[in-house]
Amino acid sequence: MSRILRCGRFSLSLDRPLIMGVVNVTPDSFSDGGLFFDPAQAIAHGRRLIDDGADILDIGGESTRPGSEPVPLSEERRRVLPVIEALSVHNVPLAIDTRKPELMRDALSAGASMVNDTNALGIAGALEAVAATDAAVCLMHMRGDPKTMQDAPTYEDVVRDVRGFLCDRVAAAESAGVARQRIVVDPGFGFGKTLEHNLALLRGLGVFSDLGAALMAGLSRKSMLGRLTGRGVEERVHASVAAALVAVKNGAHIVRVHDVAATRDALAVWNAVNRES
Ligand code: HH2
Repeated sequence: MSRILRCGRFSLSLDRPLIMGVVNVTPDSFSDGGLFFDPAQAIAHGRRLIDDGADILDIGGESTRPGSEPVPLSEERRRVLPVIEALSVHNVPLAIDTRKPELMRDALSAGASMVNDTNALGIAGALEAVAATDAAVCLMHMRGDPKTMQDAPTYEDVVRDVRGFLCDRVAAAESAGVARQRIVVDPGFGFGKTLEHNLALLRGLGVFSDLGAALMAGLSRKSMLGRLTGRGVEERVHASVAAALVAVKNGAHIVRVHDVAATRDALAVWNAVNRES
């Protein structure tokens, strides 16, 4: 039976891997900070990612890189809402990448169809903000908060601990009224994890498949790839594409990437080999 992600007015088939293209409307994101801070640049970038083959766009106005400071609601709103309004005319679902319930509501009213929350709807009011709509939601695992998350993170067993957390958050979302077909889970590569933790999660992605939710992986340009290749952030396209393919092979339904065109080409090969005859 075909699996579907229900995402507002969209129904996305999970029979082939989907590409989520990143639009960071921020001055300080780790990989592209400042490039798309101007709304016109962000809108043009979003259109380019759609042309390149993005299935979903993820629009964010707050960097969650290690050590980052929170952005006030009014500023985050000012950054992302004009971009969402402008891009919502295209026939591609938009995700709002935020932890703030108020902004979730505003972004969904402005045309977004998905909430991508690095805090897994953990802030008071977030579950209700999503449950009251037909939007999809991505529940991501993070250890601590961005400011301190890389300060010597420890786990008893990282794969089991992250799976347990996501299982609890899926149950919380479901009991608040969010149907399973609207839920995506994400182990949160780089969010309170060492290189070894990230590699264990990438190897063990299969254990998330029985949560009954779609699975997302965001490895693009992350520092673990810098550690493995010795390359700076703008030189991690090849490693990012390789990581996306490993994630898909190990069960990811959605890959969150900055380099949509390169990922699309790699997945075209993947899809051709894996197409049922
Ligand atoms: N990674 C980042 C931000 N949001 N959301 C999900 N679901 N999964 C991720 O892995 C993920 C995410 C970090 O990447 P980026 O947005 O490019 O950087 P920054 O947080 O510095 O803006």
